[in-house]
Amino acid sequence: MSPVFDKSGAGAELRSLQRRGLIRRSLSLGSLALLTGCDLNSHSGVDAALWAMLRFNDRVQAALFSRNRLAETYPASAITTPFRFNAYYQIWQVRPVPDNWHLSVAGLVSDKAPWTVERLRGLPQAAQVTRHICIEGWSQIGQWAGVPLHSFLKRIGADLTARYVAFTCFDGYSTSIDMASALHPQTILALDFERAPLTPEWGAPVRLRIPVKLGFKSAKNLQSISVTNTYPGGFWENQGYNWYSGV
Ligand SMILES: Nc1nc2c(c(=O)[nH]1)N[C@H]1C(S)=C(S)[C@@H](COP(=O)(O)O)O[C@H]1N2
Ligand SMILES: [Mo]
Repeated sequence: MSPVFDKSGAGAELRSLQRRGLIRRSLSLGSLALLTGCDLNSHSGVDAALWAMLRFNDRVQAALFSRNRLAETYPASAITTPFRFNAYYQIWQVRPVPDNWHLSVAGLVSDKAPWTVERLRGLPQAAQVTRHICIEGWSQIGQWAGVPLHSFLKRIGADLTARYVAFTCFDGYSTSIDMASALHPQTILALDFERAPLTPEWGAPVRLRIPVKLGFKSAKNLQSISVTNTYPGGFWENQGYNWYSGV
């Protein structure tokens, strides 16, 4: 399945929706679900709302993003079990990162010292039970905990006015996000999944977990983080997935 692109007319479409009072302050997958009569609690509902959302281009989605709008959180009883593995390969092909793993930091930051898991665990932690929505049309609720990316970026002296934060992974995967989404309070560098340290299939030793974006942005098995003004693209983005992919 390839996402629908609508590079033209998104601004006009948006203004028309605003005129009709359908969009006020922010547009989310949730509000599009309402517009389209989709139920975000079912897979087919999420799928239908996704296709509606993907028709809006990056610029329009970014303009509508609100740093104060939080992704919905759920009680622990809502967590999906078993949790669904997804990567561009099968679960039996997962390989652990090397023992001497460290997280590299590059680009527009003042402190480029690499990070170990122990150092990351020494920073303030946050936990969340949120919905992970895959572009393929399924979703599930999981629990993650780790370092809020905004506090990590401040800690390394990142240029918070830069446009992009880019991620590379040990399995050759990559992705990138806009700075506003990187600074969102629910965007975390997750070290734990369901109250235990991440295992390789879920992204060990550290993964991005960003509930305000589609699942493919939540890069697992991180290798490096860089802050840049040069558009970095990403594994799926370079194959045509909508770059912004906000939910
Ligand atoms: N390193 C890496 N991260 C990745 C992927 C991948 O193939 N490699 N797949 C992405 C996609 S498409 C999804 S839906 C989620 C799946 O996360 P999960 O295995 O925890 O369900 O990871 C994302 N992060
Ligand atoms: Mo995905």
